[in-house]
Amino acid sequence: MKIRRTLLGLAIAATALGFATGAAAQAAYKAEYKLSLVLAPPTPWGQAGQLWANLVKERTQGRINIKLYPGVSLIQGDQTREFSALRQGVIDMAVGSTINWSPQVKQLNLFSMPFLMPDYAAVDALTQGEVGADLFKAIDKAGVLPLAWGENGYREVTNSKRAIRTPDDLKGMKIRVVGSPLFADLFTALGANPTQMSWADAQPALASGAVDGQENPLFLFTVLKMQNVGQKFLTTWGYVADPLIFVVNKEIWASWTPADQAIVKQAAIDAGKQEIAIARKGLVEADKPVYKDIAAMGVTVTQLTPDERTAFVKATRPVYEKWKPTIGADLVTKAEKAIAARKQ
Ligand code: X2X
Repeated sequence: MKIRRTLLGLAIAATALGFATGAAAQAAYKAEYKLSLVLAPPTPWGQAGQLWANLVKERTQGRINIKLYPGVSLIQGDQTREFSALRQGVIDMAVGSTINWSPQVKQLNLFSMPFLMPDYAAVDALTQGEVGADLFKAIDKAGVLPLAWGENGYREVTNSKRAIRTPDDLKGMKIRVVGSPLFADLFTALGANPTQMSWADAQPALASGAVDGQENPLFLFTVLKMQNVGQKFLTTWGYVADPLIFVVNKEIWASWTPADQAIVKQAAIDAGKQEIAIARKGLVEADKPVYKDIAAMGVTVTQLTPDERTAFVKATRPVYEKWKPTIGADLVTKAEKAIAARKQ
């Protein structure tokens, strides 16, 4: 009788212990993981975050629950601080642009090198090849775990003043630029008057006419109806394209089981592939339906001839040369070679 009671006691104790360890393991998972983004759905960028969150929730049966924080709201809209906040754990995860993280990870300026990537095959040759792997190593070394590539896209210039066909057309124009000093150098080289500001500040600045123009992928033009804030001229010069990268804070990553880590990574890869297709829709087709949609909004769409484009390449070449050592001359050369060898 006594032995039975002792055994029963042990069983109860063991069960209690089991519950306790179970509860401890559960507590290591947060109720919600904060995912930072600049642009919200329905932009492709926002959809990248949404797709990732949905896939992770489904495949982990809700163990990992990701909430979207667009507008980089976790850091009050200051997008160039996103990478540091990720490293410090203020942000758990992000789908972020190479441009916004380039102040902390200098190699990411590669994608902002003017006229380096003439087409989508060139973008893919970098992100899907050795250069992409090198960049993931650099991000990892800087303290954040990269998992997959997505895409913001080719950044085309718009303005309220006149059609831009030559660098001269940009003379004196006040252009809002993103937070990498490379962009300030670029627009200065073209004779424009660049003003660096966050995307949060850019929208009222465009609306009030405090700036004349901006550069961003075209889906943003359509989503925000930028013609309504005076952006009547678009030049499709394809000078740079910014990829997106799916990342996780390293402590958060370490708190997950290997099985869940694998799920989160695969979900990022799957979401990235889907999102890249979304970002390119209307721009990869020969007749470029997106250009037509924007022209139908009453916007003058200027497509450069090869000669006209060459004038912009020439004018920005000193900026390319200036930034090459900052990014890493070897990395830039590797990128140039990968692009030259791309399959078209
Ligand atoms: O600020 C921009 O222009 C944006 C939204 O494209 C980025 O965050 C890089």
